[in-house]
Amino acid sequence: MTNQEIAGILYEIGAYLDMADVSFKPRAYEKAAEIISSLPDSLSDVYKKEGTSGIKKIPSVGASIAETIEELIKTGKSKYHKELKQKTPVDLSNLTRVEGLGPRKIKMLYHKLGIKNLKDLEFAAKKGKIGKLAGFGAKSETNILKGLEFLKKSGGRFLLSEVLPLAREIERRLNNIAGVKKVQIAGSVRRGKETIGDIDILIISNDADKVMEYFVKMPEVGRVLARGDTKSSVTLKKGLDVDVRVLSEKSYGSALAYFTGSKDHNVAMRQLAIKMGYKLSEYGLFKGQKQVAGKNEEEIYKILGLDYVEPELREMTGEIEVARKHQLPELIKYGDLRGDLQIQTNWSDGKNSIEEMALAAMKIGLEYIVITDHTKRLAMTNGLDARRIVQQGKEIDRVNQKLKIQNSKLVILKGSECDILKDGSMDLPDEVLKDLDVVGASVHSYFNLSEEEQTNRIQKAMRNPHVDILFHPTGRLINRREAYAVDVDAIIRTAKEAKTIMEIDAFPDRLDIKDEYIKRCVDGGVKMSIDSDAHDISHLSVLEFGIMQARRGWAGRGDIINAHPLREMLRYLKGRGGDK
Ligand code: DGT
Ligand code: CA
Ligand code: CA
Ligand code: ZN
Repeated sequence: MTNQEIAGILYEIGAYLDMADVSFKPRAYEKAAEIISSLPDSLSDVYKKEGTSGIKKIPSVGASIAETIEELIKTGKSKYHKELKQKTPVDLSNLTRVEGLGPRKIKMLYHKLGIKNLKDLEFAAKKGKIGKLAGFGAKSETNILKGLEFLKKSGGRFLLSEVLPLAREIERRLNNIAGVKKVQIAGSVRRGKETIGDIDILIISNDADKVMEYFVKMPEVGRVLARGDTKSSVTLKKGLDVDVRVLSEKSYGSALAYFTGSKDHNVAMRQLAIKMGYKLSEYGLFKGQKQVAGKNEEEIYKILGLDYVEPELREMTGEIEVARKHQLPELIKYGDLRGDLQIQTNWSDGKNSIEEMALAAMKIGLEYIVITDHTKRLAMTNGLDARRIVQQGKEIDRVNQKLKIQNSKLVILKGSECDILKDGSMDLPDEVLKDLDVVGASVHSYFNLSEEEQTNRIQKAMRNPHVDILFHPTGRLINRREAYAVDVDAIIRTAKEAKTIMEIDAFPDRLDIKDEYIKRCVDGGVKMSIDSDAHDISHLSVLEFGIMQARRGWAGRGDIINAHPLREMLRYLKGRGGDK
């Protein structure tokens, strides 16, 4: 058990006791929890070395709390905690997951309104009862409703796109503090996971106190969970936790590896180390008492006989065995994309004109873009029919001409995000599709067909000789909508046969297809594209998330058609010759 987990249980014990109006004891548990969550050494290690007396040496830990800690370390559970939990009528552990609700407020809500669980809470908030309570008000009632909504959608996890800019901003500011030598984002953010539980930041500094002082007082901070000498945790006002740790230079690499995770990857690394006669921890790689590596990650992998494993691959999907055989792929790099194959404009539901999108794409260094507005079946997007597609083609010619005169390298291609109709036929006739440079096909309707019907429908569209790419192939929206029922492996086989490109839609709540399917495409030799699905100029930046996802799916530059210059990219498309 980690110190944080032990502290968490002690906090809860304190809160249960408080709920039962026990005096003094709640504060004792709370205080012990605070101290434990900021201890530099792992309590489990302390216990191993020094036994009960080591635990009792910790300030604020008396005999009975020490007993609870010992039980937690030994069994992972506490009988006292369980007993209190059963006796308390209030579902504290779920209620505290609602942003802004701590044990004290929960106690008030229970005593004044009899709120015991999330259902009661929602009911009372919707009836406007919480807004009328002293100490709450209309604003906290709205916040409670928002917090409940978020919990329902996500289980409390945030989209990477909501977290990454914030993490980078905090990283930048911590970097500016005097004495700070290095700041590094670790955890799931470094691995590029599509949703994030909390942010983990590691720091090398010769003045840890200054870092902690700044960190717990940042303007975004809503609540300080723990403030220690080298380690602090806060909950931001938007509900996300951030952990910061200051480390020594000599174990920086092993700590970075440890806090990057994933946990399963760490466990496997530790086991491998043991098998080879070492001991690996966050403090270093040791042979006996001697530290043999730990300053950086690379040397740890090297001594254990592995090639360096990129953070995005550390998910226990075979990376350790493949690294041992020196067969890890060279992953696609940030900055490798030459073009973007899915862009909407104000011809359908996009905000910007073709020219504005082109200029924005040029600014980020792209060499080509494909304009892919929706088609007529999506009436609410003002989707294009055959006549307007021809008109749009003329406008694209005009802008291309203008760009050429200005000596710009950017080329705009003609395309479509053509709806797949219920029976798998396309929303525009073949005579229209055949004149476009790139045709993407999308499901935007009939999400509820049976798996067999949906799969057949999509396969039929993929086999259309004019359809080049299957856009956002599974239709999921992270935290909002499940993928429709579809046999992804069958779709991938069809992509192989029909030479249809599978899209990695980089829009942050899509990231469709997801990492495990990308890996199946890589393994099956099926080509993919990484597209922004931009609906305005600011969206072009999401391509980064698509690259991250591609890396998590083990994709190299060769797997992604728009990581190549225009001419090469076109050769991958149907009817363009090339290897067909
Ligand atoms: P998240 O925050 O849920 O998106 O996912 P992570 O991976 O960032 O997880 P987090 O923040 O709980 O912990 C950060 C890293 O610390 C995690 O990736 C691996 C490491 N870690 C945490 N707990 C344990 C543990 O019990 N055992 C091992 N081996 N590693 C752990
Ligand atoms: Ca984390
Ligand atoms: Ca964490
Ligand atoms: Zn659209």
